[in-house]
Amino acid sequence: MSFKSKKIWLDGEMVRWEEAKVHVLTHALHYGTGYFEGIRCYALEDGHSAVFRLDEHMRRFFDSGQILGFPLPYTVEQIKLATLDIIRVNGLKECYIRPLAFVGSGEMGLYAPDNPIHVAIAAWPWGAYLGEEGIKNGIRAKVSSYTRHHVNVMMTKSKVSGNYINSVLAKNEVKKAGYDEAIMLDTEGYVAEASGENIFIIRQQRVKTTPLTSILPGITRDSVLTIARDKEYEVQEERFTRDELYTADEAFFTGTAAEVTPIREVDNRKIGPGCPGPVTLKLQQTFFNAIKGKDKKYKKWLTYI
Ligand code: PPE
Repeated sequence: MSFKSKKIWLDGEMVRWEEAKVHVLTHALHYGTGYFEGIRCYALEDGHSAVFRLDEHMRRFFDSGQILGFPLPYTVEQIKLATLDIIRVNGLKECYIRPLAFVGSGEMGLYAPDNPIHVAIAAWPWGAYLGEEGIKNGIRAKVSSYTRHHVNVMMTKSKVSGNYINSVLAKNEVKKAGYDEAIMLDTEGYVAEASGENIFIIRQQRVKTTPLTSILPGITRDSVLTIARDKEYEVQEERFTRDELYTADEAFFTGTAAEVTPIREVDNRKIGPGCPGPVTLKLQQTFFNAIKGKDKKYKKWLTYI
């Protein structure tokens, strides 16, 4: 696995990885005025590759621009084709794809309405975000001292680059304390999400996740909710507290990068017996079958390369 590939799509051209550069006075570098997506492409058993839920990622990418007020200077179709092209050009069978739109250089100062909007799409091989071991046996999480954004402080349904300072603070805090991932509470003290994942808990077979208030509307979250409903679990999108998390039978994170990663411990308390539980394993397995094209029911989520 290497964090590199040959080409990056930049403003409509395929440029060499090493040459996809920006000026130091890029507006987004100073003020966080960018937005991005994280998408995965998987190698299937039949030798083909497919992008998972491309249309939903495209929708969210364009929504981010709409929310920020810096719309993409391309059509959905153009960005979609460029996303598929970058995978092909790099000869990647399985990869992570990072589309990024950002305000470029020109005027300095916050108000720079005439600065260009640049768009880049990169793709590279990226393994398990929280480690293979984490996917298998679960990870150790800690509730961060940093609160998730208030819904009128940041636009949390937009994947705005600037939003991620909050996640970086939380992630660095808990990593330095020896944990794998940071869980963040909302401004009222309820569990919101992790630094780069949504969160689920299970108690007495009931599957619960936080509602779409201050969290990013995760596409993996939506996939797992669909799978859970299809498997006839009782599903609730409701706020829950930190103590409800401590006393859950099972818990797991969802995200494009993290996929479905079980949580075995929160704040030094074992969740259930301290290993991935049966509901988590069932949902995780079905999710893995879906992304790999092994489940007919979810083939509609795949865009073949
Ligand atoms: N919440 C946050 C804050 C978040 O960043 C992500 C994705 C999610 C939830 C899950 O959303 P989805 O990927 O649609 O299921 N985080 C991305 C970035 C990770 C990174 O370190 O960069 C990702 O998983 O691609």
